[in-house]
Amino acid sequence: MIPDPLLDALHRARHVVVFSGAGVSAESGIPTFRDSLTGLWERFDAASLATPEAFRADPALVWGWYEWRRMKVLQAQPNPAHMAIAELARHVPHLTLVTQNVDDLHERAGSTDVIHLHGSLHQPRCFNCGKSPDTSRTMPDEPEGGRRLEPPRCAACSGQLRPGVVWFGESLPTEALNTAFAAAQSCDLLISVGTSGMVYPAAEVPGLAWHAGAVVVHVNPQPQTDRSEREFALAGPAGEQLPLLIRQVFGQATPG
Ligand code: BJW
Ligand code: ZN
Repeated sequence: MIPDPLLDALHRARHVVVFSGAGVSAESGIPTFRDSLTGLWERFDAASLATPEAFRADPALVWGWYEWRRMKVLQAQPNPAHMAIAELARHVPHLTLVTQNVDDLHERAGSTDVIHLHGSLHQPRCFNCGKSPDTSRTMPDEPEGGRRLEPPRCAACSGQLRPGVVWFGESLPTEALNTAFAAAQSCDLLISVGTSGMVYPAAEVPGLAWHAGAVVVHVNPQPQTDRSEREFALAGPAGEQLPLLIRQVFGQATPG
């Protein structure tokens, strides 16, 4: 049951921000960041692999882990949550999509101008000089198998390539972060979907919107219990809750 004040707020909203996290891709078969890792990587702790120190210590281990994840994304398809967000953009006057995800499933669902706060699995760069390679040559689309994989070398300086993601202790892309913060502070309604809200500074985004007066809704099967005024929780999987919300406010789906 979706509360009427939330339905009214979405109906009236001129600028909606969608802030997404790993949970939005869970129904596409992509493990969330804080799930216990399965299969090949069950012995490893994701948080300790997502650091520059880990890459320096064992580049083949870290590169192999990211290649395994990139392959999973290439084999995955956008799910109803990604599709609902792309559809929502066709119903509201202005929508800003800010994601912490490093996959491209929002884009493949039809969303445009996606703000990626934590970079992308699909845009490696040199760990030494920072140059990005021609990805079509260096990034094979077929799984290579095996746990460890030596990173390819940079054509400019022979340094090792690293995944184009933001690791712990690294700065987020300045323009992306500034745009996300500005959108949060000027929107009427923010939908936070599939995120634990544990990783900063990205986790500040919903709070910024709320403090600026926006209605905030959290979509998560495990909602937090304490709520403020103008704050709602839709408890359930994003692929179920987001299509329901859009259907209740705007009627039947609009074909993309
Ligand atoms: C569903 C669902 C379904 C399931 N439907 N939902 C202030 C205070 C404390 C610490 C810090 C601070 N400021 C900075 C820090 C340090 C650090 C940090 O935040 N640490 C915390 C862990 C404590 N931050 C940084 O280091 C950042 N850099 C920085 O601040 O630079 C300046 C600086 C440097 C040095 C010192 C101080 C400042 C960089 C953060 C980069 C994060 N990068 C990662 C990895 C990216 C690459 C990769 O993918 O490997 O980004 S970490 C990881 O977490 C990934 C995610 O984008 C991010 C957020 O995770 P997310 O999306 O929320 O996923 P989960 O798994 O946590 O949650 C999934 C949710 O989905 C759950 O709630 C489920 O219930 C739900 N769910 N199924 C809907 N079907
Ligand atoms: Zn280089």
